Amino acid sequence: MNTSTLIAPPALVRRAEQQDTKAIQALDSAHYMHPFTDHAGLAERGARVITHADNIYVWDSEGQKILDAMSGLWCVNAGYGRKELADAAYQQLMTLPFYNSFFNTTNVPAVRLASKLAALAPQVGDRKFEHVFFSSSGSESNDTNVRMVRRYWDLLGQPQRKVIISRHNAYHGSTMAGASLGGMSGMHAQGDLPIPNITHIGQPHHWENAKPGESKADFGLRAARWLEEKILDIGAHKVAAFIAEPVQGAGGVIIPPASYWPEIQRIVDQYGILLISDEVICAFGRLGHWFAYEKFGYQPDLITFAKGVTSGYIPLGGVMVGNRVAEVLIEKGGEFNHGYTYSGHPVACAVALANLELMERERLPGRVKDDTGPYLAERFEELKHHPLVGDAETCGFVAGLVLVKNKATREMFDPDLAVGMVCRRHCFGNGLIMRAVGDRMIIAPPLVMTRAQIDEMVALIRRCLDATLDELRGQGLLA
Ligand code: PXG
Repeated sequence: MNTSTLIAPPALVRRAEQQDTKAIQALDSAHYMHPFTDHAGLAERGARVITHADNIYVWDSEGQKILDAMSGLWCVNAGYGRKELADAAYQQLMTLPFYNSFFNTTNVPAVRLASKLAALAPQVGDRKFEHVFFSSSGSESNDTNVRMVRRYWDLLGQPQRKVIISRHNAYHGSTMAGASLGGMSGMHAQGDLPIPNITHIGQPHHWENAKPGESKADFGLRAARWLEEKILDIGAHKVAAFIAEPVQGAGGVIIPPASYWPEIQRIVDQYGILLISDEVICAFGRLGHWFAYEKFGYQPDLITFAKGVTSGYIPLGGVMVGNRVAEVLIEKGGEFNHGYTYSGHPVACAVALANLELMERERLPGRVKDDTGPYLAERFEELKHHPLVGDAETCGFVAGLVLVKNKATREMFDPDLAVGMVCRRHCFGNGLIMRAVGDRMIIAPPLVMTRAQIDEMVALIRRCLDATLDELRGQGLLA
């Protein structure tokens, strides 16, 4: 494997480090509104200033080196500091920094990337992916999905098929349609969401939603059949599509039982509704395949992607449009009145091409599937023995741990104690970035992570779990 090199010249890095953290924090709270942030709280604490990165590590303005087990935000699949991605951007910026794809025009990187993605998406059953629609994010791509799905049914003379079914605790983005498709109650509570004709069923979360003693297989079937119940409740003739993440990411790395996806496939086929696989997190090697539907063996009609397509180096997203939808849109549709200024942005597409070539050359999806993914699973299995850990699961290069008060009874902590946040604080203190979703601690490491680095990460996780345990014991919250 290539060893990566820092993109930023050392002089630039040093300059960033020498900047006064307090001054940056003051400017930050004076002017910069962050996503999903309580600004009053942030102003009190001051933001952590990340200055540079290399391979699987980031550094902050105080000089602390931190192992980034979240790949930025589930996206830096190729790791930080990959010079060839910077070179690809520079070359394209100097050649053609921008041109649009409206009005009968196109550009070479967008064409090459669309054909590359079509070649990487495997055919399952009779579903082929020969067309791609580009956007700049996962949220925009899901807005595209909503418009495409409705257009499809209109063109087929079934305009009453409007309802899109999603799941509670799903994450599909933060635009009006994205947040509505998502099942985050906190998001729905702000701004009158969801928009009409979007509805939600339960998530396939065995730990939280299974009945006592219910097997994973039985629960998986029962959870899938919530979709059938919802379709029958609404009337199949009114349902347009079902959207789901292969493995829920932001919801806390929720890995469905093996029985779930085959039953979902039976149901969408039986009622003729479209299946949207939101692979913004799960594609591009994250689960050990280029696309995640391949891992689970189902047949989507539309696939949302973003993040890992450029390893997060530059914004790019899109929708892989399966032949079922593409043929109708192309043959019957005429003009589809939808698109973005940056659809097929040449620089973003050039970086994506360089990223996919790099991932192919270094066999990153294959490594996760056959080597480092199974090794991560093995190491996570050991964490189950920790007194705080009720469950530990991995799927490719995503993983989650449940922190519990009592392992035997699976009793959880009082949510007001925010034990996940306590653990997260210890992670930062010990040079590790891990996400807390309630009391689930989750990771999605860069796919370049080696076995030795997995060992280093697991040792850090163990240290943070121990520190959390000590703090809880110190407060008399645990025996
Ligand atoms: N779909 C899925 C499955 C996602 O994970 C989006 C759509 C939206 O993508 P954009 O590019 O519009 O952000 C996402 C994004 C978290 C977190 O806290 C996760 C995401 C974004 C922000 C925070 O885990 N996923």
